[in-house]
Amino acid sequence: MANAHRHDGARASAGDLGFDAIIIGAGFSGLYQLYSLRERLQLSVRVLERAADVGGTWYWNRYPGARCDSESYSYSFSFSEHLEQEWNWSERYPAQPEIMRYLRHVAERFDLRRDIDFNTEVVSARFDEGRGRWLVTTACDRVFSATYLITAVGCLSATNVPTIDGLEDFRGQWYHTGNWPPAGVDFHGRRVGQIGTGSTGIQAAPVIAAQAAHLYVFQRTPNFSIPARNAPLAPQAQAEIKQNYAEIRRIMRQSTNGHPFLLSPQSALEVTPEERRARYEAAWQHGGLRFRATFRDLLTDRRANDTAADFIREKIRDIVVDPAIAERLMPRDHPFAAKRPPIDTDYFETFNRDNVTLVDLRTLPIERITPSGIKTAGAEYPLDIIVFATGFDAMTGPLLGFDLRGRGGRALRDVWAVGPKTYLGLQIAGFPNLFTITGPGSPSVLCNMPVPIEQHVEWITDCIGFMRAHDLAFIEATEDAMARWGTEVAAAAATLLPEAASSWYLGANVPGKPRVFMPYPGGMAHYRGLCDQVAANAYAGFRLSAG
Ligand code: NA7
Repeated sequence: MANAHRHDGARASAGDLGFDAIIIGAGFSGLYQLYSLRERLQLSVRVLERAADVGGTWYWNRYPGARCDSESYSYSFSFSEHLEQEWNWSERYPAQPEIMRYLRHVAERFDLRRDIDFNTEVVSARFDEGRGRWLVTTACDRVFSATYLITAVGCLSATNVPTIDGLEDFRGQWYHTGNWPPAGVDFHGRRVGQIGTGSTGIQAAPVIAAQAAHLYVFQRTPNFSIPARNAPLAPQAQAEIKQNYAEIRRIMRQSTNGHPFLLSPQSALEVTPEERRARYEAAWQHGGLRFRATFRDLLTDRRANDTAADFIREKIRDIVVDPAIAERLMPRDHPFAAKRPPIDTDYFETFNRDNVTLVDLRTLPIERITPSGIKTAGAEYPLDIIVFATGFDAMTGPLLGFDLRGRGGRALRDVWAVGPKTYLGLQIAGFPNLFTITGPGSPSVLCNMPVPIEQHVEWITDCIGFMRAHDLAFIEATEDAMARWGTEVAAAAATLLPEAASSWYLGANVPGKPRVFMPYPGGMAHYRGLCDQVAANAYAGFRLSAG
């Protein structure tokens, strides 16, 4: 509590703890936002975090096989050269425990823990117009007040457990991958049912299958997946990365998705079939999300996309021994990469194991959960453990998970009843001095996350610095700017992305959620330029006032 009352104490009332800024969440974004406001602007800041440690989504997603799909060295902060040089990533893709070690190291190195309250869940935040301050209440009835409220709640932190009749009567154990028990789960000798084959299910199935007596994979939509080709990062590779970090970061800033590679300038349709095949094969052998960058038009031209989709289906046919199972694993209802493309280690190979059964829910859907397992329209599967790899109420879920109210007591839940509306994904009209890091309407989940996170944190820090330098008390997006931005996000989504009917990008995975394409698909580099222009233009589209 060292910094409490340092600046705004006079404006806090007797009943609350006053700060310049409250940040909700201590994942990548909350940690860097704390560092930036404290070290660059010398603000008093408090971070409120519901978990017992730093980590955000990585704190909770400790399911078997949990690993980041970005290359480890790129899934890191770029703001400190010392940090870059002293940290050693041990593998091509970092596993969940390594990401946790990294974020704990960041917290310690920059002495961040002293300004974080752990085990502190925010239940409401309301803008008090009389005082011009945010009042934030926690589950333990502690009340904080602050000039600025910054949500660093992540995009994938509200778990989605589907409503399936009978779950409450299940006599075995069940878990959601996004809220995994800290002590882990022992699958040895157990019959396990896994529901869901998104990125998470695709990572988890091979690891669970290696332990369990039997694994039943309940698949609703087959998914395209590319081999990750994970491997240890040899000391020489680590040294080369460290020597070339400036150049790597430059490419990441230039790229559409914040990854350390650029989209090919060529169309899939302008090369011969042999050349195209050779390129796909090379990308398949190299592994990882880079496959998506093989040609520039995979997400804009259906015919181009079909060439990639056909190639992957052929690979599935080659890997999976039983042709009937291979057929059921082949996605046909959405273009490649229109849903977030998973990468895997031995996912399709897992279906060649004797102790793995694929249950195709498209033909025979789940009817109910019984006390002893899962009953589909075709059969009953006796189970000891059910694993829900069923994803998240993405992007809006974490912001609507607590009672957030702006001017006139208007609830965000009402403002967003028909879908999220923001200006640049950073602010919402009617919610002064509230900033939403990687909010809906920003590139966020379409990118390697640390890149959009750093960009938002730096933009917000500069904005608050500008306000303080010019004695401005409030900033608020205008309704006009928000409406224009909504149109721009929708226009940028005119790609193959919205064609994946069950995509969580569209909110389609949560029954009743408005179908709106939530992230901004116009590219990270382009978006960064737009935000910079807005700032250079005295924050055009925002109303700034002295109070
Ligand atoms: P996803 O990608 O949303 O995947 C969830 C999976 O669960 C997907 O296969 C769903 O099938 C399936 N699902 C959801 N509800 C049901 C029900 N009721 N019955 C059967 N199957 C269901 O979540 P992930 O956790 O894998 O990945 C989320 C992101 O985290 C990932 O993209 C990375 O960015 C990190 P569906 O496709 O809806 O038919």
